[in-house]
Order: sequence, then structure tokens, then C-alpha cells
Amino acid sequence: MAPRKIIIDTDPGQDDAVAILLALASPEELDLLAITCVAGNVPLDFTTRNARIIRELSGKAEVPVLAGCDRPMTRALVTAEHVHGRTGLDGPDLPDPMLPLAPGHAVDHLIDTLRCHPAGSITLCPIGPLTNIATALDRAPDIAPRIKEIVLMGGAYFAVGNVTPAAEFNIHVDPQAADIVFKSDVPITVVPLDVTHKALVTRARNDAIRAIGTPVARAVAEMTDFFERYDRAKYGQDGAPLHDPCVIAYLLRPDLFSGRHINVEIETTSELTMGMTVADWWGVTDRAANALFLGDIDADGFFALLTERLARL
Ligand SMILES: [Ca+2]
Repeated sequence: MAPRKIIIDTDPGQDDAVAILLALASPEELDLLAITCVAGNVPLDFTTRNARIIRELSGKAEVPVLAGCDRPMTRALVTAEHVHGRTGLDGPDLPDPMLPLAPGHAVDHLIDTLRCHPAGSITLCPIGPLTNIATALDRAPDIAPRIKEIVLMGGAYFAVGNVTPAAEFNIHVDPQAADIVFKSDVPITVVPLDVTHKALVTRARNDAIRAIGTPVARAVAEMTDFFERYDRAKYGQDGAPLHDPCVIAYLLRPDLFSGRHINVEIETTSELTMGMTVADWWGVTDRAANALFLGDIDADGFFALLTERLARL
């Protein structure tokens, strides 16, 4: 079977970096058409730089990296340097990127790519705020039925929130964008905190990655060492959640995950709960299902997959 065509929309971020590497390590299953960058964990100048650093670390120079929106659709940008460090990729000592960004804007690239490929052939994988995806849908509504699926990291039900008591970071940063995406009628799979908080990089799991011994594996181990310090202190667990690679793992091994087809609405008006994913997990409303909301992951299977794939780069 031909590999599945995907575009990763991202705000790297150490866990974004691992997600990109997992995709690039899996060319038999995934054809990464482009990496489109958005402001989120850190400002756009850093996310575009970090995506280029990761591309060069992987040795896959042919994948275009594009700059997208530098701020949310209506709100001021909220960033997360307290988690990811000043650059977003703090931890390993990686060389400055040599290869440039591809010309053009990520939103135009998303629209053009979806229009020139057969309908239903491209899966979008947003692992940052949904600004680029929503801006594309807003500007070119004809692309919605051409998208095969959107598999995104964001939101929470049982885990409720991480950046506020009520909201997960990616959705909280641009709730207007999330609202557009969840109302788009595109098939959506959500990888929420409920799942990623079970994908903990324990010492043993990170040591297994480090033991691969390649430059890629060492960089991944040092990146997770860095951002773990924040979540370890916050949650008091053995290891931090490895959020974004769960999206790519779902594409590779959906059998490692389970969830429910439910209705998900986005809070866009209350400042107290701004960006909350109001997920009807228990089916207490008659609102129509608009997403597959994942709830569980085989974490050992996920880390076995990740370790095996990273060893290929
Ligand atoms: Ca991210």
C-alpha cells in the first residue's frame, strides 16, 4: 500500500521534534509532504528555526518547512518557555540550520496542496495551536471536504487542563481556531491530555532511547531530559508526558489506542474556562458526534514503537 500523505502543523517544542522524527523514520507508512509552522510553545521565529534544525538532524532535506501564522486569530499569543526553554528546543546542543524555509506562507501551501492532490488523500496532523489550519479553512472552505482526516493533539476531558485549570495549551492559545476546526465537518481524531498523560517518559524508557547511540537518539534523550524537569516537579510522577508523538503513533498503530465517537465543543467566551474542550464523553447531550476522542493508550507499546523507529534514523 502507498504511504499515507500527511502534513505536520507544528510549534516545536521538544515533543513536536520527536513527533517529526517519528514520522520521518516511518517512510513506508507515512509520506510527510510538508512541515508547516505556527506560533505556540515559542514565537514563530523559533518554531520555524527549530523545525529546520530537526529536519537537518534527520537528514531528510527534501521535506519543505514553511512559516505560517505568527499569532492566534483574535487573541494575544500565549507561549510556554517555562516548559520548553527560551528557544523551545533547549536541551541538546544542535547546530544552527543551514537549509532555508520554503518560500510562501504555510496557509497558502496548505490550501494549494489540498487543492492539487486528489480529494481525501491528505491527512493533517496539527500538534500546536490550530491557527494555520483554521485560517486555511476560513479562507478556502472548499478544502474541507478534500481533507481525509485531521488527527490533532489537544484538549482534555478527564485531565481537564494544563495551561489553565480548565484548558489544554494548544486549544487555549487559539480557541477561535479550534472552534472552526471542530465545526468543519472534517473527520477529526483528538489525542487529548487524557492519553498523553499516560505516555510518560520514565527513566527506563528514556535510557532505552539513549542506548540506541545515534546522534538522533542522543538528541531525543537530551530533549526529553530537559522538558521533563518541569512536569516532574508539577505532577510528581516518574517521567513527563510525551504529547505530540502520540499523534504520529496513532497513524502508525491505531490498535495502541482506544476512544469514543463523541461531540466536542470549544469554550470561546468565558475567560475563566477559555479553550476548554467540552467533550460529551458520557453522551449526556443530543449533540451530534464530531470527533473520535481518544481516551487510552498502550504506553509500553507506544514506547517500543518509538524506540524501534528512532533507531532507523
Ligand atoms: Ca506542539
